[in-house]
Amino acid sequence: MSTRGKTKFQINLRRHLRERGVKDDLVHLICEIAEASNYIINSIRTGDLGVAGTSNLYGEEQLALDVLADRIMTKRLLHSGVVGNVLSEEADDIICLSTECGGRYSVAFDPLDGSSLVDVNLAVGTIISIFEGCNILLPGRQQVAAMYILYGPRTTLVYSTGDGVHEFGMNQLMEYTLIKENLQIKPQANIYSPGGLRNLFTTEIERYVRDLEKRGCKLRYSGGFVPDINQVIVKGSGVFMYPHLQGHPNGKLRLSFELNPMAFLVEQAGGAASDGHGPILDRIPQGKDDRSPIFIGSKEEVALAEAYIAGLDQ
Ligand code: AFP
Repeated sequence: MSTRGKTKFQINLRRHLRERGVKDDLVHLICEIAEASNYIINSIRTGDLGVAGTSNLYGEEQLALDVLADRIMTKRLLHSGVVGNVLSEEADDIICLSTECGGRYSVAFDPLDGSSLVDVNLAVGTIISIFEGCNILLPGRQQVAAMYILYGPRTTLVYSTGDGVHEFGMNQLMEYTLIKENLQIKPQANIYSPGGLRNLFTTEIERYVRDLEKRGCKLRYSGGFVPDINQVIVKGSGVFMYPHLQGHPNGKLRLSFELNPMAFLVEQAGGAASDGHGPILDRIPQGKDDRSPIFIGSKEEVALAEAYIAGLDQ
């Protein structure tokens, strides 16, 4: 059901979800997550940029902001009353918030992806992956919703519950109002985002990138997964990659917190997301810290990456 006919500024997030026929408890959960972002925004604007003196599962030093954003989101999910289990990028393990799984959701999230960019005032974001029931380590295709909040010059929220991808902006009342419905990604890219050290690219990836450059694709890479993917979705064209590298066959990005939610959103916007051989959303997570190479965005460019990797480009 479309919201056509209403001025977009009248449509806030809760109303949009309801008018799209989303189940009440999922509307409640998505709105609770959106509400938590208000407190994360405040911590970014005013919080301590120092280190927390702790490290996460990946051995990465946690910033005070990482820990604060994680606490804000986890607490909100607990109090939502509709969440069974949560898996945070900042926590060592899955946290069980309720043994009652029926009618509940499980959430994998990165509370502040790209947090090391805050001290140089670059855009960062919160990434959310939502499943029904108690299981979180499921193939991404089983997600019932995915969303991100991007803390940039403007604060925006993008979500999908499997019925298109929709963008909201935060207004002066700190309320999310509709900017655009049913965002679409064109099959060909005009920008590319090459993550990872270039001197560790394999030959086929090096050749793939040269092909993109030869066709006039411009390099756009911020070091933040959320702003870089948001650029592809909102501009409607582009390809992001964090490939397998020499010595790092699985690349860097995490399947549960980063790749599955973004792959869900990009596929819903008519794009594609691949590990270089097949859809990210069909990968079965081997554990909470599972990583995967990623090629995501304009469908034809993702297919071209797979062709180069398979040696079919000769
Ligand atoms: P941090 O959260 O440690 O800043 O890493 C951000 C990230 O996971 C993702 O947001 C970026 O796309 C990617 O790392 C950038 O990695 P490189 O710094 O290796 O390019």
